[in-house]
Amino acid sequence: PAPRTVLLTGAAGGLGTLMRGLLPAYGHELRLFDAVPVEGEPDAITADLGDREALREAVRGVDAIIHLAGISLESTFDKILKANIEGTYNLYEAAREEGVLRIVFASSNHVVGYTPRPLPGDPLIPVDAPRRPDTFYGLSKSFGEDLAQLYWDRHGMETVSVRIGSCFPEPTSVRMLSVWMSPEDGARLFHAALTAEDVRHTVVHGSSDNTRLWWDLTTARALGYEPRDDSEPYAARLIAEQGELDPDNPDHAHLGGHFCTNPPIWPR
Ligand code: NAI
Ligand code: 15L
Repeated sequence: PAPRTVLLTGAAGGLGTLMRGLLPAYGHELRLFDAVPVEGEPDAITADLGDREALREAVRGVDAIIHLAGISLESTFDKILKANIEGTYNLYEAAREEGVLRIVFASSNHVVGYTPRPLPGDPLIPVDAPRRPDTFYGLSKSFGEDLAQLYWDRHGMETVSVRIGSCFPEPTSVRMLSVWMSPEDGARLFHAALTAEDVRHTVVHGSSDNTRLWWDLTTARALGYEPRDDSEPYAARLIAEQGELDPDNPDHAHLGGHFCTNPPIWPR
């Protein structure tokens, strides 16, 4: 498919920085947006998701949006309401007004964080498992998915909601062995989500094809996503350092891990 101009919100963050490095190789031309300046990128737009005029200008003329900006961990309800709930609404409204028809939304495993994690031999978690947000953060991502559905049904704007597991250069916990998405697979999945046809509103699980996978990747593969990575090479070291997951430890009982018991608070 032809190169596409893509607005990347949250471009200064961890995932935004990884994707800024990887997505241009797929032919995407990126326009960058974040509340804080993006290092080394003088053309990046520095604005808050609360600034509707800035958003309207930022989305004008792009073919698609990858929406990563927002609070990425647990916080107070009021802060989550502003950044993630109102912020995502503001972005969708700007996109509607400017006729942008494709959004890739960074949702999260924490929409379904209280889903019991499968034990060996159990079926994988399906993409239509009931929503069980584990935090106000997860609740805000659940809202984002519903907003995406509304904007498809009412306005014909398409979204791929990617319930990202853990996208970091390397997995850093035993839980992450099951939900890790390598940055390279992340770029493959975002590229597929940008370019697949007729996605309407599709929810996908975002991870690599890990040996210890907990969830089903069928809807992600249906977009043309072909993961190439597996966290398994990191398993022996992480298990030696941290021990195997313990079914009796509440921190290990659910997909959302310690977000269900002791969520990390934003900012880190
Ligand atoms: P991050 O916290 O490193 O980056 C988020 C970025 O959004 C920051 O640069 C921040 O300045 C910006 N931002 C926050 N509030 C804003 C506002 N009101 N207006 C404009 N910009 C604002 O998070 P990370 O890890 O890069 O995640 C990116 C997105 O992906 C987030 O939406 C997060 O919830 C989601 N996600 C990430 C996962 C991961 O493994 N990295 C897992 C699941 C979801
Ligand atoms: C998320 O949603 C967070 O944004 C990210 O920082 C990780 O904590 C990830 O989930 C995870 O569950 O590991």
